[in-house]
Amino acid sequence: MVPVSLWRTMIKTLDSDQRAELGRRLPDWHTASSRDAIVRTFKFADFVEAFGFMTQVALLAEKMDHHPEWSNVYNRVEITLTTHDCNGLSVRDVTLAEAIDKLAAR
Ligand code: H2B
Repeated sequence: MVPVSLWRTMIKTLDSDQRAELGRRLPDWHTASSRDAIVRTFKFADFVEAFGFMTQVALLAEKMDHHPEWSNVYNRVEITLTTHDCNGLSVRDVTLAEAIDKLAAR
């Protein structure tokens, strides 16, 4: 059994094959220009819809122990995903992005 503190340091940034797959797996996300992260902007009918979505994402993120960086202006929510534990994009970001996409598609 690996201690949690050590397990955290074992997460790796995506390799080039995994990066090549991003466009197909996450077509609505783009890579950030200034850092190793992915970004998607969501637009809703109004603030209540946007905040409801954020509430669902927050619960999901807490369950997954992987948290977004985000901003909200009225009906828009911009989400940036990166993994602080490896200082870049990891499978945790891809998994969370796919789960967020599913929430947004409902
Ligand atoms: N979220 C993100 N985006 N990156 C992380 O490396 C990360 C996280 N690590 N959520 C988790 C929490 C870790 O710091 C805590 C201690 O579980």
